[in-house]
Amino acid sequence: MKETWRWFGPQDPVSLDHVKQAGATGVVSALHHLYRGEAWSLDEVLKRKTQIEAAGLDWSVVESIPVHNSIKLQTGPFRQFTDAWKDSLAAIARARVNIVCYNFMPVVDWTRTDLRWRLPSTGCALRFDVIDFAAYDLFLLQRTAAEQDYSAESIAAARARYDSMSEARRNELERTIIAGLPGAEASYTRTTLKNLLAEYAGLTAAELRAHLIAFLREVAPVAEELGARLAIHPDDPPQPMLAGVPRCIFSNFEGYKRAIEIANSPNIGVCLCCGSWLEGGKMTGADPVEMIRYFGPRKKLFKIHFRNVSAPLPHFTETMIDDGYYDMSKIMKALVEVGFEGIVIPDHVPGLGSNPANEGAGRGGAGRGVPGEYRPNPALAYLLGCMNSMLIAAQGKQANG
Ligand SMILES: [Mn+2]
Repeated sequence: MKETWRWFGPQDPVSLDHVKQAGATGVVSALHHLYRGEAWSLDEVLKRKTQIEAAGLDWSVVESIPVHNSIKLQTGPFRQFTDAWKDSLAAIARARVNIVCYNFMPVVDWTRTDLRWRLPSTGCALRFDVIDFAAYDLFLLQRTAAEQDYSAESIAAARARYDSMSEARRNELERTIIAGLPGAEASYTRTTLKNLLAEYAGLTAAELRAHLIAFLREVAPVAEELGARLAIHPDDPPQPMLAGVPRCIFSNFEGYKRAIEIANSPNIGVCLCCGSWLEGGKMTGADPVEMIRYFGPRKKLFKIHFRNVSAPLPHFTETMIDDGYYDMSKIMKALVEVGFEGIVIPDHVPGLGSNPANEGAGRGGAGRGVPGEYRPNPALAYLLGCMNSMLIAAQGKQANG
């Protein structure tokens, strides 16, 4: 397997040199400045590839080519955006980057309710709390008919949480949810978020699944022709319903199994984000090791996000690989057992070595995240070291010995 690290492009405070020094041989990156569903040109893709290779690294995976909301809704200009997606895929394949990771999360991409949750170690980590999210949805966003999507008990808990929040905390919570985390597909204002959610109102799980299948039927033959492999990332968090929109397909084993079977293509497979999966706990219907044992031998496992969390939902904090509720060495062992030959990457990371002076600096231009705050260099090196030692233990020998 190939150990990699995520790179957000030239504006990323983590430099390619640091990635290389920490021991990764490739990076996972995207043209993060092109996130509105427009087609990526071959020139732009080659420019990024040259930058990465000049540092002595491979561009191992593109994560992600954003899937525009019109495709998930199959409305408006969705054909135009599907064609643009296929054009981006073609440009990437022509540049000889052959794995593309994507997701099918409607509206809010990967999301959290805290970006600077203070750890006992004084570092900061990302956190998600279902009640905080409900408090936002019900009382700040005031989504139309939101109360129909929550139990009376959840509404009462969210009300109490909202009442206990300071004005500053309410503002921070809103910014955290709507401004778009690094790599996320969009950022919103309260109004644009509310309007987009209104477009999804009443969309059933079956309809969302049908829209995914229509998309896969379009892109799978193109991927086959180009020799590109498409790895789908789980919904993060894998909450079955978020802001009234179903997250029903890539949040559980059955959903993945059905989608992969229907796609029925050697080029359509799985990015198993262990972190997202562990957030789901028993709701996923199969733990990460069971996922690996099922999809690995079927040659459907293209990429692994090697991440741990403190506990399954309703709330979790992201942790170091060796500090969460799941024994990640079992995952590495299972990967070695199934002969996994794909890409493995530590995902997000608590702030080991983060600079307190940067805390509160918040987001970068256009509401996009500043990734360095929660993926600082010392943590990068620590995680790769952790991952590598688990690999050595699982293989019973030095990786290159
Ligand atoms: Mn992930």
